[in-house]
Order: sequence, then C-alpha cells, then structure tokens
Amino acid sequence: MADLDVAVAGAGFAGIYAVHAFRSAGLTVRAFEAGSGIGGTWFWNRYPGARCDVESKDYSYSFSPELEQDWSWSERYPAQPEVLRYLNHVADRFGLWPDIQLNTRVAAASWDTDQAEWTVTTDDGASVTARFFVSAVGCLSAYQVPSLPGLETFAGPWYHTSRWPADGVDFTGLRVGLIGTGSTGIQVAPEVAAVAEHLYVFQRTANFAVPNRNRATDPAWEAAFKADYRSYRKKAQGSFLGVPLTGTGRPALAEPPAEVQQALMERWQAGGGMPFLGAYTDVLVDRDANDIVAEFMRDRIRETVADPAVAELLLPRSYPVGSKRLCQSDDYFAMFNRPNVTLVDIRSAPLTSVSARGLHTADAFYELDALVFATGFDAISGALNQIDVRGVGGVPLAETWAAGPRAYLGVAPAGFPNMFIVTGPGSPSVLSNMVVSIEQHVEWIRDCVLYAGAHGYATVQAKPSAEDAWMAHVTEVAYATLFPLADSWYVGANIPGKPRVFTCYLGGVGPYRARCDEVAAAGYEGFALDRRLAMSSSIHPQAQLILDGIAAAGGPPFWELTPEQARAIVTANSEHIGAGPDVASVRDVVIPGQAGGIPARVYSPVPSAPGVVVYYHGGGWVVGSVNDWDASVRALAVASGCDVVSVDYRLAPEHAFPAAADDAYDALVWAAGELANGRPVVVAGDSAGGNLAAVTALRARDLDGPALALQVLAYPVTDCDLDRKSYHEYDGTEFLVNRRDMAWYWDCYVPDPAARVNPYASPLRAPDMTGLPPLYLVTDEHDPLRDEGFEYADRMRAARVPVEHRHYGSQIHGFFTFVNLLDDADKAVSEAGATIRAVVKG
Ligand code: N01
Repeated sequence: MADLDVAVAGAGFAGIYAVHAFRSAGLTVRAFEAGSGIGGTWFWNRYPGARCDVESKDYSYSFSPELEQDWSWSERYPAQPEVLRYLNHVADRFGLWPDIQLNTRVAAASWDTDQAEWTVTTDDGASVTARFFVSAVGCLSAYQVPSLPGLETFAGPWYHTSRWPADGVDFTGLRVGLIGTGSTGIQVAPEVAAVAEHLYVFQRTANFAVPNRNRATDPAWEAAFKADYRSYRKKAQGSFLGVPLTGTGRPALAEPPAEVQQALMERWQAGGGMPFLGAYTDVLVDRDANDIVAEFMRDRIRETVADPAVAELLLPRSYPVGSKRLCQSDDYFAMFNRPNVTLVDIRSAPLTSVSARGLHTADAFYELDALVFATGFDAISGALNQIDVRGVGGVPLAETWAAGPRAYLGVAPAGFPNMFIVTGPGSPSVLSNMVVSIEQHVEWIRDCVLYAGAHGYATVQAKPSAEDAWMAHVTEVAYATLFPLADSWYVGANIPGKPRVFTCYLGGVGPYRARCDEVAAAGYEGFALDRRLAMSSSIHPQAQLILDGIAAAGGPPFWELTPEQARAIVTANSEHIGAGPDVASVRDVVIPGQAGGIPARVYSPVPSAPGVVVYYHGGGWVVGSVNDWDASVRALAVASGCDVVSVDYRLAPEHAFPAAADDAYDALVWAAGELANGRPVVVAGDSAGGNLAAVTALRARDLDGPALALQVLAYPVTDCDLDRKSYHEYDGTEFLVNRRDMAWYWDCYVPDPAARVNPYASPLRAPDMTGLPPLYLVTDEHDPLRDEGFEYADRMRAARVPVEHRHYGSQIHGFFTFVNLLDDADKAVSEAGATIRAVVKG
C-alpha cells in the first residue's frame, strides 16, 4: 500500500491547487517544495519590478467563488509581493499547510511496475511512495546563467533575477551591468537605473514591449466586476488565451490602414499585451499583418527614445512581434533617456569574458561593481529534467525527451504510468493565462485519478501512439503560425544544444479543454488503463456475513444437485433479502414469445413513468426467477422511476441456448412495442441476466430491432473462457459462484463447448461493437466474472460506445441483488437507477 495517493513536486500556483483539489476529493496528497515558502515562480522571482503581465482579475484562482469575492487586488497588474501574499492567503484559508513540505526538493521519482507506485526521493534522502506522481514544477523554474569565462573571478556580487536575495539588493551608487532584455530584464532595468550610479544594459536581441497602463484598482469598478465574476470565469475557460478578449475578429490586412492604426493606438493607450496582439486575427499567422503591428510598435520606440542611435538599436527587427513573449512596461524605453543608462549592443560585439572589475565585449571593457543576469530559463522541460524521473524499465525521462519534451495532451508522458505534468509540453501552458490552464489540468488529472480508482484500475498511462498523434497535432498547429520563426525559449533556442521543438499547444485554451473533456468522456481514450494490483481491499464485512452464512449452511455445490434442488435453494435464500419497496402497481403478464408465452412482471413505480426497463435476473441461466428477484427489481424501479419488466425467461438445462436469449429478445420486442409507447427503453440484468441484456442489445442492433437508450449490466457473463485471472483468484467454494459453478452453468446452457463462442452466448466475441447502446457497467472485485466485465467495457470504449463503469472494490458476485442486506447494493441500485432516470429523461 503506497504512503500517499498523490505526490506533487512543487508548490506554486499548480502545486497549491493540486493539494487542495486532491485533498477535497478524499485523496491523500503531499506537495514537496524546494523553496522555504510557497509560490514557485512568485517565490523565487522577487527582483525589483517583478509584476505579472496578466491582469489580477484574470490571474487568480476561480475554484472558489468565496475566495474570489473576498480577495481584493490593489492594482490592475499585481506586483510579485502581492501575488505571493495571495498564494499564502489561499494556503491559510484552505488549510493546505499540513500537506505542503517546504525546503524539500524532489530529487528523483521512479516507477515501480510490480507495485504500481512511484517512489519519490527528496534531497534530504527521505523517500515516500505514491500511486500517482504529479509534476507541478512549472515551465520557467530552471534558471540559466550563461557560461561566461571568468565569471568566478568577478570581484563584485552577481545575481540571477530568479534567485534574488530575500532581503533585496541596494545598488545605490554602484555601476551595474544587466545582461538580458526579455520580460524580466525590461522590468528590472528601470528599478536599478533609478538608484544605480550607472546602468549598462547589455542587449543581444531588442524586444517589443507594450505599456501596462497599470493603475490602482477602483473599488466601484471592482464591485461591479465581481458581481458577474462567475460568468466571466466561464468565458475565460472557453477563450483562446484563458482571458476573455474582445478583438475586432477581422484580419488587419482587410481593414483600411488608417483604421488599423487607430485601433492599435486605442489599444496601446489602454495598455496590455493580450488585447493589443489580439486586435486582429491575422497578426500571428500572416507576416504582412504582423509587420504592420511591429512597425507601429517601432514608431512608439522612436518617439519615446530621444537619441535616434539608441532608438535604432532598440528597434526589434529579427522576429515577428508576438512570436517571442511580448514584454510589458510603462517605463523601459523612456529609461534610456536617463544620463546614467547606457545601451550596449552585444549582438555586433558579443560578450567575451568577465574579469575582476567588469565585463569584456569583443570591442570594449565595462567597469562594473555588480552584475545582474536576467537571462531566462531552460523552459518547459528544464525543471523536470533536473529531477531523475524514471518510468517503465527504469528509462529516464530526460532520455525519452532527448529529441524534445512530449506528453499526450500535454499532460501525460508515454512510458511513465500514473505520472502527470501540470501545464506540460504539448498543452497551452505558457501561451495562455497560466492560472486558467493550471486549474484545468489539475481538475482533469484529479478526475482521471478518481476514475481509475472508481473503476479499479491501478495504472493509467498514455499510449505512445496517442502521444505521437497529439504532438504531431501540436506541431501542425504551431507551424501554421509565426511562432516557430523566432529564436525564443518557446523552441528552446536560448539553451545551447537544446533540440528546437515548439511544444506549446496553440489551438486555444477553450478547444483544448474541450478535447481533454472528450478524452475523459470516452473513458480516457488514448490511455491504457490496467487493473493489475488495483484492489487490495478486503471483502466488505456485510458481504462477508453473507458468505459466512452460506458457508455455515454447508450445502453441497449446485453442480452436485439437480436443477430443481438448486432453484429451491435460491428461492429459500432470496427470502433472507426481505421485501423490496412499494411501487404504485405490479402486474403479471404473459408475453407472446416465438416459443410460447413468457411470464413476466411489470413494476410501475409511478402512474406515468418516463421509460421502460426490461430486466433479466441472474442465476447462471439455470436458477432464479422473477419472484426470487422481486426485492431488487422493485428497488430498481423506484430508483430509476421507470416501469420495469422482469422476465421469467426459460431456464436451462431443460431449455438450452438459445432459448433464454430468444425469450429475452422477444420480451424486449414486446416491451418496446406494447408497453413503451414511444418511451425510451433500457435493457438490464445481473450475471447471466447481464449476459442476456448484452446479447439482447446485440440482437436488437443486428436485427434492426427496438432502439435502446442504455444497457445496464451488473457483473455480466460476457465470455465462455473460464481461464481469466479473476477466475483463478476467486475460485474458492466460499464464493457465491466459482469456476466449477460457472462450468456447470455453461454445460447446462450451451452443452456444446464449440457453440459457446457464438456472440449471442459470449457477447465479448462479437466482432463489431459499434452502434451498440451506451453501457452502464457494474463490477465488483471479489468475483470470477470481474475481468470479463472490464474487457467488455474496454471493447465498448474501443468501439466508441459511451461507457460508465462503477467498480465496487470490496464487493462479491451477486451483491447488486442483495438490497436491504448490503449498503453497497442499495447504493449500486440507486446509482444505476439515477443513470437510467437521467438517460430516459434525455
Ligand atoms: O527570460 P527570456 P526572462 N548572452 O529568456 C538574454 C515570463 N516572465 O526571464 O533574446 C547574452 O525571455 C536573452 O537574449 P536573446 C515570460 O513568459 C513574465 O526575461 O536570447 N544575453 C534575453 O534578452 C517570459 O517570456 C513576466 O538574444 C543572453 C534574456 O537574456 C519568461 O518569463 C516577467 C544570454 C532572456 O530573456 C522568461 O523571461 C518576467 C547570453 N548568453 C518573466 N542568454 C511577466 O509576467 C540569454 N540572454 C511580466
């Protein structure tokens, strides 16, 4: 048994929410965080001027309406200290601290195939096991310092913006060199220039920047905005970038040039990168349209920077605007008008080395007291590659990603079962509002973990073919845009030797979410779900009592009895169940069948029920009757709100195959024709009755018979092969049915073994499962029929038949009918009923 359900690496926005989401779902979770505080990127990047370029109203969690109402952001764009305060408030408010371990870096995580669990080792040498490993290490955490010869000889201090001293740095009176003019450099530069004696900005690539127009939050605006926060969040989730934007919806190239200029100017005045770039639909896909916007921005630099030579150097020309992260600043370009700021072009004269007193370029020496590196990150894969992650067969993730990081849906790397990456490679991640994408991923992962548990699967792993197809799609979408044209960190171009791969999904946050939801709805299409070691739970005490009672009675096995004797025992046992709930009416009918009248009982829970369920009782086609199943069928009628026709089909061995199947089908035809009157019809059954329901659904499809809204199968017999693992696991005489019993049932029902592979006897053998009605499957763990139920669900999913599967980990074969005796039976019947009710009501 693993120590934890989920181990999470990192406690930034993603890890914090993961702790909350998993814990709220009843899972045990622990997040390991290298920092001495939570916040991830917002903990580490505390350089002066650090500020988010997504508006605070968007860059915040949406999972708690109360949180979003109570918290007030002081500014349009939040500064780093405020974001950090917010995250600490969230941890306080939701009591997350006990499940977050600070000052602990995840050093390694390795998958144990035999145990179906991860061993996560931390830098203090401790280790913990977990069923699932979730990386929340972030896309921009592995900072990089260029390897400049002589850096170690520099006499003054040097800093990387992503490891800024907590107590700050006083640059007053110092000559400071800043290397790097990306989003970070552009933010930190004016702050340093304001106090330093002199700031030298070493620029390799000029960058575009739009104004923030940052301002204090207006309380009246805030109140009005918050009144409609929920619907705003909904729009954000369905939007392209995770922020609801109002673009013109038209291509710039189709507009009169003067109008384009005016629209751009309006957005420039309003501030903000996303609304500016999102003004026209073609800016990021058409170079001509992009040039219009780029030239507009260059004009703004020209009119801001007083010295034309400096302005010229600051004009970005080497890549389309937006294909590198668009920077935001209200004061960066104007800063170059200060006498204490010098722009140094290291494109034409590159940095060569560092010595004790300063920096050398190819054509000059700059005497410096301090150095600041704003040189970015080994993005997307860097932080995860710093952990020794090993999947199936001990294969390192770094090796799997040698040609570039990849993951199915950008969340699950193939070869690494039960591992998920929040905002991983192949997801919208850094090209979206990260908080929206983080919440979507965490919730999707949580649901996947819960699905696995509820269905008895031990492992969930992306299929390599699904990962390949997804990454090909990611690439195809990216190459329809201008993004790959830039030497950006998006493609790994900033890290020497890193493979050039574009790994963000540009299909849009909303469509991406829809695709993820579709995959989940199809039973996690593209994932292999494996149930090895899934259930270590013991038999539920209530079920054990039933088994103990049967053992104490000490009767011979059924196959030593005559069918009549076996039936009498079943009838006697059914009396222990007691009466089922009252229904509005019960009437016995005789259904005209091909081979004569078929007795049946119609339970009507209410006078005008919305649908009809045709129910086939279990009992190995040999024992059982409508009377014996009275209590559980009543319960199903009440739970579903539908009329239920319980069918006394002919029993074997007196009536061998296909008698029961024929009766079952005739009963459906009658119910659909005579009883339903246009109402939706469902087939249902347990055990051998589940077999008849499945076969009836197949026949209805094959014969163009009645349309079915749903098939409800409780631990159905789907195949004649008695050699499955579950048959061997639960072969003891202490169980209600074992291998020998099933062999007897098959001998009675289909005496000729060769005939048992007929799909109308073994529906798992049907060559084609397409076009069948949706399946609601109930299975239990301690059951020889367990595995054939799972296989049936897998076949259905493969045929794109919707499947809802409920697995009861501590239950035994037959439990579905033990209403009154087992809480799980009451629960299973009422859950199945609720699904039928929902389906028939459409
Ligand atoms: O890093 P970057 P960043 N010699 O990689 C230069 C997010 N963020 O920390 O362009 C000389 O963008 C490099 O030059 P070049 C945001 O997503 C958000 O600034 O490679 N120079 C470049 O100028 C952002 O995109 C916010 O030629 C070297 C700079 O260093 C991401 O973080 C704020 C060099 C690196 O720029 C990363 O931004 C801050 C070398 N050897 C960050 N190596 C907001 O929300 C690199 N450079 C506002």
